[in-house]
Amino acid sequence: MSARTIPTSTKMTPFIALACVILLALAPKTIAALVNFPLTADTVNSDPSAHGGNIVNTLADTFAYDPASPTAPTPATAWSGATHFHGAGGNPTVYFTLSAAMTWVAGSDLQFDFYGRTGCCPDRDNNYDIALLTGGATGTVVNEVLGNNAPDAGTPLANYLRTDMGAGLTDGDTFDTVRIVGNNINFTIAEVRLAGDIAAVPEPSAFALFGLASFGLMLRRRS
Ligand SMILES: [Ca+2]
Ligand SMILES: [Ca+2]
Repeated sequence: MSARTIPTSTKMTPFIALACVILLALAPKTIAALVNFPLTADTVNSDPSAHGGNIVNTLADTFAYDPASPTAPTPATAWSGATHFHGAGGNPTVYFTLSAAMTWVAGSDLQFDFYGRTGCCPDRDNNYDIALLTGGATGTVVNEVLGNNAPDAGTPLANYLRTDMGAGLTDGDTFDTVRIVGNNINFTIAEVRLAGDIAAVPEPSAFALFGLASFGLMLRRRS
């Protein structure tokens, strides 16, 4: 058996290398699918709850949250102090922390799912504001979406709203906290979830670096 040799064109090699580099540079950042970004209720900085509610109740429902189908199944939304947060006056403000700080990369996706109360008073959650902060509850607002309005009726789930939190973010923005401000003294939350897909930061691969080096070497030899 004799090894078959493939003739190599020294004229083509640098262009192949350059093509590899260009293709790698232009390769789209892959976005797979939204996944649940676990949140923790910041009980220290959140406003207290009235009527037996608690901010931890907004993350405690055991429904099988599916970011691709956030209203099937659904959490319990009928008002109960055992399953909700209930404002206690002013502009009820609550904070949730992410498990780790995240840095936004162009092409990423970030959605906030809000499940409001049903059974009574679904308008009490209307016009709430959602902000992303860096540096915790007392940190800096990186992005804020004002005037969110969960429809008071509808199917499959009344008083639910998904908000695109990535729309106002730019490359390099870092955030670790979600803040919600209600604009009703009785602002109520049944449940919340944050789902995202942060695109990978493209890094020069060894292959791309090799291609660049080869291209540079070829240019030197030809000149
Ligand atoms: Ca709940
Ligand atoms: Ca509403």
